[in-house]
Amino acid sequence: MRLSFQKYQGLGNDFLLIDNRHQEELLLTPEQAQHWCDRHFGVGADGVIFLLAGTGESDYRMRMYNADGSVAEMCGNGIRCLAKFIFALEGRSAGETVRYRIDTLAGLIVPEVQADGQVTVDMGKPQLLAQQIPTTLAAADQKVIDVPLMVGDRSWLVTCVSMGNPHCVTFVEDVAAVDLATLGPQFEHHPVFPQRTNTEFVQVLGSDRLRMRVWERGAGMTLACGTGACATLVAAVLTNRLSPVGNQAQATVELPGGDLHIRWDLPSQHLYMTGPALAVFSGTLP
Ligand code: ZDP
Repeated sequence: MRLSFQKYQGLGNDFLLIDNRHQEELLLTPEQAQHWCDRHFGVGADGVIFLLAGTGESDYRMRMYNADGSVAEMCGNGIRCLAKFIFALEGRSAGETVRYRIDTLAGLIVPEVQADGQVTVDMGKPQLLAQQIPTTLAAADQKVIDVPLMVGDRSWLVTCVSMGNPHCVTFVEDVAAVDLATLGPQFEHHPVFPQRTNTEFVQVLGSDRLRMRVWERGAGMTLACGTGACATLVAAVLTNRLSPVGNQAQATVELPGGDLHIRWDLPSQHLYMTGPALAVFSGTLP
């Protein structure tokens, strides 16, 4: 069977997008997804995202595999790409503003394609309790804020945030000095994270600027992570490293692939992420 795909990227976090609207069964198995994500033996991508028909409460559904074939509940850069993919499938023209209610394994997420082509996503509320991450770093109903964790030869102060998927955020003086390739897998597979974890190292650059490097669960070192950028802002507020102004906290999060703007509306607790998403090419799998 030949299968069409489009490749999109958001800040260099790249995905294969598959139009799966006409059937319930996903058009690729986890093994096939892993194969096609390989950068030498396949197309090359950080994950595969499937667009499924909506349910009534949602306009569409999103499902995702990481590059290793594991399932991710949510993907911030990916859902911006998905919104642009839908925008094109619906035959919309540049300059239109359109919102989509997308059912994900992390609940209803609402991206809006802006007139300038950027996408702003209502990412929903962060979840902070240890059982929600999930992690055994604290009692089930407690938050994990600057808690010591032994990784490698030292202890790190970590803050855990779920954006539907697990994140472990560590603030450091200098993100460039972090040996991410060594530490990333040790955090990802640490026994205190039963569902593994995405791992972010963050440097505070100013009152509204954070720099972050990420090791993604199931994908390794990537150029950007949208859910991770949201988790980073939340962790910065929870640890008093960034102060809300009025009833919101916001920051530009500098990622290796570029900048994301993240805003946390405190009354509703919802996070809003704004950034680019672009089509790269389309192709056919044999
Ligand atoms: O939770 C996970 O397993 C992640 N690897 C999913 C992908 C997250 C992503 N980088 C994002 O932008 O949120 C795509």
